[in-house]
Amino acid sequence: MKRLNDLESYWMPFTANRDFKKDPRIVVSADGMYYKSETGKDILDSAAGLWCVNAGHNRPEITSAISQQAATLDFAPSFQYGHPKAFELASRVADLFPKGLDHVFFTNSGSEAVDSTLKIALAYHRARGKGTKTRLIGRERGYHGVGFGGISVGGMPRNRQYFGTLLSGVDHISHTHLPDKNKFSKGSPEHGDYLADTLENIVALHDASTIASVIVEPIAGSTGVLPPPKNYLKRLREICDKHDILLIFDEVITGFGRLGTATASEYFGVTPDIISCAKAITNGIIPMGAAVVSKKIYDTMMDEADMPIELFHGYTYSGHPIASAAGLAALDIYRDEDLFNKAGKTAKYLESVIHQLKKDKNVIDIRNLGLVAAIEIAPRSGAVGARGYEAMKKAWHKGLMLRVTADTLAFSPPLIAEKHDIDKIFEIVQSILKELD
Ligand code: PXG
Repeated sequence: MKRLNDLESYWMPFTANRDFKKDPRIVVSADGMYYKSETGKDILDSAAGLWCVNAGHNRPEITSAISQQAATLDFAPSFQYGHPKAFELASRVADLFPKGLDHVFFTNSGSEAVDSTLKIALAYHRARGKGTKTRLIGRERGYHGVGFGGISVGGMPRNRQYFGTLLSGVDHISHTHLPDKNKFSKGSPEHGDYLADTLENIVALHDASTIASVIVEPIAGSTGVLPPPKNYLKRLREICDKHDILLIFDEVITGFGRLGTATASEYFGVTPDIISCAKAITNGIIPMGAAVVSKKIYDTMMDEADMPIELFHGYTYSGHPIASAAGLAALDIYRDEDLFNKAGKTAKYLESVIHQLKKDKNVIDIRNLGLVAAIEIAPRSGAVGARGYEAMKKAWHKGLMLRVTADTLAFSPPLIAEKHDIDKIFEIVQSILKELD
């Protein structure tokens, strides 16, 4: 007979299941900057969970908003019915996001947010009589979640290679990683804005009349933290405008303060046509995501609709009352504690601390922008990712939750992090680097 709680039944996502189950890393509670392990050990959270718990853990304002909401209106159908908090949250998000991006379509995750942006882009062109514009362009090394749309426009080989032929009519612009030229850059690297022009090559190949949209992460996160080269996003915006192509920023990581501003769009001064977001919209506490679209897109869809329902798309849990309540409480905290500004200030401190590890063993690059940073360590010969994985396991035993992607150690602490938290994170990281052979 199978033992209950034997760790076997749960097939864990993006996890080395067999190895994990031999030596599990299990957390049982969390508060502020710390998790607690099942053995009672404090684990400092250098990753805001998975880049989402921006206001830190266990915020009573959010938990009480959730319980009150559950006791008042636990669920409301999202199709053809509404409830006040979804409307309120949509206006609050629209207010925070760049001017002109003022309509919010709710989803339950970043992956769904991304797929929604792609579908909206296609439906928009069709509604305006440009139904040949169907190609979806992504970028090499991009991560846009795990739906078929997201992995098709995404550019991380392992997320694609096991899953068949994906969507047709997709192409990719070049990634922006130029390690030889941009090593140890602080903030946006100097070189590489010209890589935006690879979109011109794609236009030349397929013709703009076949292209619906281009999606990029303003800072590529999961691929190992790649801030955009100076002027790159502006150049991409110009090329999209020239060819009537919608520009989508995937701000699932950068949305809600990570760069010291509400969005990366605001930080870089470049406004896309659609933004996907998720994670910190509820402080990661209840799943939620959104596609935030421009007035131009929304108005076109409303004016040109050939059916009473203007967009045949949505989820049972779109704008779920409890997620909406959590979102409103999270946005209140961000505002009341001025957390985005705080993150901008802490980002400068993090930059000064992390770059002190430049000379440490195996370190081949350090990158940072806002409260996102990475240390890339040299891969072991013939075993890409092995050193990174070992670093993650060592970190756990030293009381640090660390995200790694291959041999890149990625940092995205909660925005509430104080200088002493940053110091502690990198003291532990330095001790790990010393131990890694
Ligand atoms: N877009 C971007 C830019 C993301 O970073 C998603 C979409 C998908 O979101 P959901 O909610 O469907 O997972 C993401 C998710 C990591 C890591 O450590 C990053 C993500 C998720 C888990 C781990 O690199 N990003």
